[in-house]
Amino acid sequence: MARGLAEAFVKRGPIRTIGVVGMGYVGIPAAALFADVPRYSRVWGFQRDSATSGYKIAMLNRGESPLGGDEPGLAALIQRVVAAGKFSCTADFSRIASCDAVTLAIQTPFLDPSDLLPDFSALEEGIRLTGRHLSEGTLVVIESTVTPGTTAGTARRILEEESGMVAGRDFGLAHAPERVMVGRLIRNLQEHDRVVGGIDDASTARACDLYSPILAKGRIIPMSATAAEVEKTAENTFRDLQIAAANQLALYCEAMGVNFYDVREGIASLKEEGVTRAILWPGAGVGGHCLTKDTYHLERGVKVCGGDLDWPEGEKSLFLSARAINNFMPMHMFHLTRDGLARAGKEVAGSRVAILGWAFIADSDDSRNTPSEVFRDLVVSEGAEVDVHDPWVKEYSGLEISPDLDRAITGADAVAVFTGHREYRALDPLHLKRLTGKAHPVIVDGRNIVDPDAFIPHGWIYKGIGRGDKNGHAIVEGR
Ligand code: SAJ
Repeated sequence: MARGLAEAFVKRGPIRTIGVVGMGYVGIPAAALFADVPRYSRVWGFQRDSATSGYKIAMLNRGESPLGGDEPGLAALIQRVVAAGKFSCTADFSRIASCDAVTLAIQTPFLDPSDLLPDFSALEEGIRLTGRHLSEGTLVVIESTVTPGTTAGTARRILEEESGMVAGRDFGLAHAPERVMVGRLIRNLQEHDRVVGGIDDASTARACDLYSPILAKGRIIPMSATAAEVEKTAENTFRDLQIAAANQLALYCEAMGVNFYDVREGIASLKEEGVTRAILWPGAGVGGHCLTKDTYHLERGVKVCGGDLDWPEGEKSLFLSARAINNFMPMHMFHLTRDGLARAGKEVAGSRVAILGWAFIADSDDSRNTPSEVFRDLVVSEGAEVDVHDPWVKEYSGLEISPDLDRAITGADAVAVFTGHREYRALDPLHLKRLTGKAHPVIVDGRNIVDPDAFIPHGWIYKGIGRGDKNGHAIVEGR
């Protein structure tokens, strides 16, 4: 038995064989990139042979990518490394014993948004299987987004229980959060800087060795494992915070009758050495899998592994206040719709509302945690009929999504733009008004994508987030 971890690494020799546990959006491109590094002789992709995802094993071993969507470079890379015999996928976790390094990229969803407790069960199973076959001198790296304290806490405990070895003496342990984004999986792994944090210096150094060869442009940013967990959750918490600041200011601008976008232009002009205002954009809400979750990971972290937090008595976390503001925005869209209908002498009950955009982000089919759903539930609960259009999202459980914009708009009393899809940048006010068949249909712009001066002259009642200068406009009889 080596006397210390550095000894164990020397005894094991340089990293040559790598295991990647979890053949998903993160694991597959990472495994393929590792396999493409000349000095790495072999990469094993570990995937449970389950009913839902076992099919990936055969696909990958045929050199095919099981990931949907357009991922530049990925299919060719997989085909190349499989053909070269450098990458193969297996459900046989015993091969972990032959790996000098093992990375785990397993999703950590929140099962029930109301309690915001992450479901670590899949990740913990992966950690358990890894520990069971772990050999001396191996480096284990957690890539999944986790609550700060998980790597040095739960992950370490499970690995030691299953292997009978001691982390930091017999094997290394680190956290290296991913920053992949759909459509840019390979590029992000090669070009983004990579935060890498070990439970000790030897683990950190070994993890830096592991990732350096796949960074074409990015640099390694070393730190402790817990700091890396805080960094990952905080980078998204800060984005959510910046969006919330823009949302709150937009609500203030509406109340004060000014155009948020004029104000924003002025604020953003403050740019000089050391001076900046990273003001983002207000909108109909914040969806997706990252920003809607990572704040809660950070907040749990300070409770789980934080010591004595010095905090103003009774003051709510700024980050949770930001979440509350962003989560309010679909309700604000509902208020704008209700107020617009009232100006047309109508109520939400009995009206027909067309929702344009179900995806949580423009020009994408990703509808995870979409704000549109919150709004849809609100108008339906108030007795409105709803039609949903989205040019990218083909299906969503329990919902009919029309690919035909004209059909979705036909007969609508109100149209609410929820997603900034490029298709909505050229809406024809006259054509759409005729489709509604109404004298004064309502248009509610949640993504600053509609020109009020193009719609109001045709008799539309306009409401827009941040458009305090237009939301009380005179109603025109329309041409
Ligand atoms: N949103 C706004 N206003 C903004 C920006 C976004 O309302 O100014 C809304 C979007 O409409 C969307 C949500 O926030 O509903 C999230 O948008 P996002 O652009 O942050 O996209 P995500 O959720 O895919 O975030 C990912 C994150 N990447 C990773 O976690 C690896 C995030 O850290 C990136 O900053 C972001 O992509 C990005 O910049 O593309």
